[in-house]
Amino acid sequence: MGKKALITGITGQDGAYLTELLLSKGYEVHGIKRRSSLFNTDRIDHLYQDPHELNPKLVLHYGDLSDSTNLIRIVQDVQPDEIYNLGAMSHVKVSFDTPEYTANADGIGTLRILEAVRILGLTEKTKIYQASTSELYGLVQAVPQSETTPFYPRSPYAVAKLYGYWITVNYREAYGMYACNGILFNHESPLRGETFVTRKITRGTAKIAMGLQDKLYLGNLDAQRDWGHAKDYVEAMYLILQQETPEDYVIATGVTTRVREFVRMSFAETGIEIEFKGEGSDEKAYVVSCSNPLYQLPVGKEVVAVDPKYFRPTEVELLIGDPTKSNQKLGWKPKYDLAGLVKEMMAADLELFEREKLLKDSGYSIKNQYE
Ligand code: NDP
Ligand code: GDR
Repeated sequence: MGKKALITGITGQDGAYLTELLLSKGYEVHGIKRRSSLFNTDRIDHLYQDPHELNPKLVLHYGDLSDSTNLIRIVQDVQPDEIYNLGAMSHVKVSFDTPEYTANADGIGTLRILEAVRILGLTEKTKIYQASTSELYGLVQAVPQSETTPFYPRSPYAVAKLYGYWITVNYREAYGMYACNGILFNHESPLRGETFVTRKITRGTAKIAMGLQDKLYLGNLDAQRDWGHAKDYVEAMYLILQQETPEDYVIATGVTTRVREFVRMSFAETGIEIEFKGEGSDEKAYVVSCSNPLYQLPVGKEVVAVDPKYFRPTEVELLIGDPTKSNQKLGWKPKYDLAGLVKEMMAADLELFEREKLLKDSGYSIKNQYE
C-alpha cells in the first residue's frame, strides 16, 4: 500500500507544489484547509478529485492549527506516515499587526501537531516535517548562514517560528520522534502569494508594461534575499523525511540578490530597461528604453517609487544560505537559478493580465487591486 501524507497549509504555495510531488510518487494525500468565506483552493483545484469517487488520492479536511481537538481527530482518522506542517501566518510584515495570532498558529500550532502524534501513540509511525525559515537568522551573526549559525529573530513571525523550531528538536530528543526542521530560505514561483515582494514585483511590472497600472510602490529596496524556486524546495522537504536519521537542514541556493535587482530583472523580461535614482525614501526608477513593440512606455516615465509604509519596524537585511549539508547528505541541488525563476514568474503574470488588457481595450473599466 502507498504511503499517506497529511499536509497543513495545503492551500498555500508550497502545499500546492508538495501535493503535486507526493501524488506523482503514489502517495494518498490529505490536506487541512481553513473555512473561508470565499473558495481558497485555487492552487490545488487542478489536482482535486470528485470526493464522491471511490478511494480518492487527495482528500481535504476542514481544520485550523489553533484547534488541537480538530488536529487530533484528523491525525487519528488519517494515521499518516508523514506530516508536513506548512500551515502558518507566513507574512513577516503582517505578523507585526497580528503578533498573538501568529504565535498561536505558527508557534503553538507546531506543538499541537507534535502532541497529536504523541497522544495518539504514533511516534514510531509518523514522521514530521516542520517548515522552519531563514527568518530565524534575522540580525546578521555570520554569513553564509548554515545549520550551526546562531539565530536572532527580528519579527513576531520569526519568534513564533523559533518556538516551532526548538519544540520540534525537543520532541525528537525527548520522545525519539522522526521530527525535522527544513530551514528554508525564500522560495518563490508563479503561485507565490501576491503580497510577497517577488510576486508583487512581477505582477506590478506586467501591469505597468501593459498600461494597466501606473506605478509600483515598494519598501526596502536594499534588502538581500537568497531566492529559489518553490518547486525545487518541496523536493527537499520530501527528501528530509526519507533519511535514516532525523536531522535539520538548510535549503538555499547560496546566491543573494537585492530587491532592486529583482525589479530590474523583471522589467528586463518585458524589454523595458529602467534606472534607479535617488536614495532611501526618495529613490525612484525611470524608463530608459523599451525594446519590445508590445510594451512601449515613454522614456523617463517613473515606474517605481518607495513608500515607507512597507518598511518593517525591524528588518532582516541580508540572507544567504549555505546548502552544503543538504547538497551532500540529501543529494539535493536546485534546478532553477534566479534568472529562470524571474522568467517563469514574469511569463505567468504577463499571461494572467492579457485577459484584463483585452477587457480594458474593449472599453470595460478595470478595478485595480494594489498592495
Ligand atoms: P503561504 O502563505 O502560501 O501558505 C500558508 C498556508 O497556511 C495556507 O494554506 C494558509 O491557508 C495556511 N494557514 C494559515 N494560517 C493557518 C491556520 N491558523 N491553520 C491552518 N492553516 C493555516 O506560505 P508558503 O506556502 O510560502 O510557505 C509554507 C510554509 O513554509 C509556511 O509555514 C511558511 O512560514 C514557511 N516558509 C516559507 C518560505 C517561503 O519562502 N515561501 C521560506 C521558509 C519557510 P489559507 O490558504 O486559507 O490562507
Ligand atoms: P520575507 O519575504 O519577509 O523575506 O519572508 P517578503 O517577500 O515579504 O520580503 C522580502 C524583502 O523585501 C522587502 N520589501 C518588500 N516586501 C514586501 N512584502 N512588500 C514590499 O512592498 C516590499 N518592498 C521591499 C522586505 O522588507 C524584505 O526585506 C518570506 C516569507 O515567505 C516567510 O514566510 C519566509 O519564512 C521567509 O520568506 C523566508
